[in-house]
Amino acid sequence: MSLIKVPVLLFVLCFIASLFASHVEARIRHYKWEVKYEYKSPDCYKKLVIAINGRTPGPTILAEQGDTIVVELKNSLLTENVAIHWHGIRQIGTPWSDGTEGVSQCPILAGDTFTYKFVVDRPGTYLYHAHYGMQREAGLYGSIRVSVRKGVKEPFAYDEDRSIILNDWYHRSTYEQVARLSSRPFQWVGEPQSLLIQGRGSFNCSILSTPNLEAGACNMSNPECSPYVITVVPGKTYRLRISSLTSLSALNFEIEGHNMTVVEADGHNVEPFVIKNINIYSGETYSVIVKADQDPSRNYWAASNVVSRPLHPPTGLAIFNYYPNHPKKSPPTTPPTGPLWNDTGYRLAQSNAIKARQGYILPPPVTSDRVITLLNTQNEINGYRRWAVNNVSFTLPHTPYLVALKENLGHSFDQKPPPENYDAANYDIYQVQKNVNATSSNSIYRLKFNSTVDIILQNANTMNINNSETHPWHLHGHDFWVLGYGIGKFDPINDPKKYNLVNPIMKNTVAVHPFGWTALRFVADNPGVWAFHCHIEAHFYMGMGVVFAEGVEKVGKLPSSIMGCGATKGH
Ligand SMILES: *[C@@H]1O[C@H](CO)[C@@H](O)[C@H](O)[C@H]1NC(C)=O
Ligand SMILES: *[C@@H]1O[C@H](CO)[C@@H](O)[C@H](O)[C@H]1NC(C)=O
Ligand SMILES: *[C@@H]1O[C@H](CO)[C@@H](O)[C@H](O)[C@H]1NC(C)=O
Ligand SMILES: *[C@@H]1O[C@H](CO)[C@@H](O)[C@H](O)[C@H]1NC(C)=O
Ligand SMILES: *[C@@H]1O[C@H](CO)[C@@H](O)[C@H](O)[C@H]1NC(C)=O
Ligand SMILES: *[C@@H]1O[C@H](CO)[C@@H](O)[C@H](O)[C@H]1NC(C)=O
Ligand SMILES: *[C@@H]1O[C@H](CO)[C@@H](O)[C@H](O)[C@H]1NC(C)=O
Ligand SMILES: *[C@@H]1O[C@H](CO)[C@@H](O)[C@H](O)[C@H]1NC(C)=O
Ligand SMILES: [Cu+2]
Repeated sequence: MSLIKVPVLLFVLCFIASLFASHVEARIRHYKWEVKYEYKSPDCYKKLVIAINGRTPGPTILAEQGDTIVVELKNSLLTENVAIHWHGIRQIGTPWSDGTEGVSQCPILAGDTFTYKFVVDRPGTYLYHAHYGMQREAGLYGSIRVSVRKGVKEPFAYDEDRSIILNDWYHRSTYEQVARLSSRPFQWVGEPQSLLIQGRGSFNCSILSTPNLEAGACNMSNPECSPYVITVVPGKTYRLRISSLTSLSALNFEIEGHNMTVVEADGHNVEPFVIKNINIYSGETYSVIVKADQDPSRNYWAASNVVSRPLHPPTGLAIFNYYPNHPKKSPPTTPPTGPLWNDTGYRLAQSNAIKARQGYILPPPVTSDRVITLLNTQNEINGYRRWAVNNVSFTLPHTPYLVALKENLGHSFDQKPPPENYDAANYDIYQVQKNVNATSSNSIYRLKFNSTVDIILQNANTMNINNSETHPWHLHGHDFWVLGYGIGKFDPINDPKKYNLVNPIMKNTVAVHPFGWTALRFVADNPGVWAFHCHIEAHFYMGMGVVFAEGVEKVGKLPSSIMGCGATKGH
């Protein structure tokens, strides 16, 4: 009980202090969240979603650089555990608050309250979402918006600031998805039923066969699924913080008739460039500047479309509403359908265009101490369909690595390190491989503290002929420099010569394009244990991830609240 009250007290003290001090350096922002299953109709189809304080997306965390966020999370799912990850927050000094079940903590048991406490040390656009099983796609997600310190000027100007989360949406429950993905023979979960913009989409109920549907279970007049409205005042300039938390889909977002200037990516200032539409992969965040400078007598569509997959749900729609037009008035035009789904060159070019902004460049170390090449493949292991990285399909341990390593809890996970490379000389990335001998393992990479590590993500053919997917990889606990992208097999002699060491953008999530490679560099200077994985929820669930441990001996005393499972019982 006292554990919970301390932050409240601190908050009160801090608030009182702020009445007397003219410039308070940092504040504590306290949130009380209850996570609960509720019936919602985000795309007009009623299903059980995981809501925070009755909402999906959950409440937006608004903070200033340097603030401490305290989230007191009550798990009211009744029969299900939970964990929430703070996506893009590096958790410097608080690796136990990363919220990654199996890596940084035990799951929060049904009925329990758990307190996350961490500092938002940099301004920018971040996210939070469930990191347990496949709960994210049940609706447990939201935005974190960290503003610059008072008096600090950003290198771009705008009148208003808006956050929009893009998502895809399945009608099947996460339980059905997990059961299908874990079944033999494999049952793919299929494409999502709709695309959501800020938690709202529109499923065409009349295509359902209705005999088993209760009255009103799919109701296109339900106000919960009326399109999201972005109201703008003619002549004003807007910063739109656009992020994606799709389960599966790569998206392209566009505001009809309006160009956008990209200025931020994953919390880093971007050398501005103008685009008509933006490709955004799950786990990425961008800020774009949009001017309300078009004919103000009408509304415009804001549209999200799936790219990189041949089959997809209909365009996701929101209304870009010019005040004082009626916010619900449909634009008189056909919504944008986005670029060709298979135009990899277009997406690659846009990825390459994202550079660090002049004046805000933190140059990468010019060399690295270690290069780890990660080839992703689809495999069958004992008849189960899995994703693997260098022939190892990742599984989460029962004892969180952070506790296992810090408390020396014996061999609670596979101690044999995973491979640093694959058989690059003989592996044809364009061929369907049998790959029958992949193994499942929870082994991890141990990084020398403060060493510089290069990661080469290498994409390949799936188990279908002539097919390679886009995978957005997300790193916990760090930002990395994006040194380069390419199509084909990475050439370890010549490609590093083309690395951008001048103004590479730093990100926490990056795509590896179909049949392509992506090269990253980061410094292993954040004591803790950090997941690095494909942000497609089904792919991570099927083994597409790795884990890095660094400087664990430097981690402070672990809170007992993260323990209670596996070998940590009784700790
Ligand atoms: C919904 O589906 C029905 C039946 O296929 C079709 O006639 C109708 O045009 C669709 N409505 C929309 C808004 O797409
Ligand atoms: C559909 O929703 C509208 C608006 O809330 C409501 O008036 C109507 O009764 C609902 N239809 C059914 C069948 O529940
Ligand atoms: C968008 O940018 C393109 C290329 O710079 C330009 O040709 C076009 O006129 C711009 N459109 C608007 C609406 O500003
Ligand atoms: C992309 O797909 C379209 C059909 O959706 C097809 O006509 C076209 O040839 C494809 N382009 C490439 C480069 O594969
Ligand atoms: C995985 O192992 C199989 C069997 O040993 C081998 O043929 C294949 O090349 C390996 N794949 C990778 C990606 O290393
Ligand atoms: C897979 O492993 C088994 C047992 O080690 C071996 O007999 C078989 O040749 C391997 N298959 C491939 C394709 O490497
Ligand atoms: C990390 O490495 C950098 C560059 O080599 C060095 O300046 C710094 O002192 C090191 N920090 C620690 C904590 O070892
Ligand atoms: C696969 O791609 C190759 C090369 O682009 C092409 O020759 C072949 O016909 C394709 N096969 C199928 C089944 O599409
Ligand atoms: Cu993936």
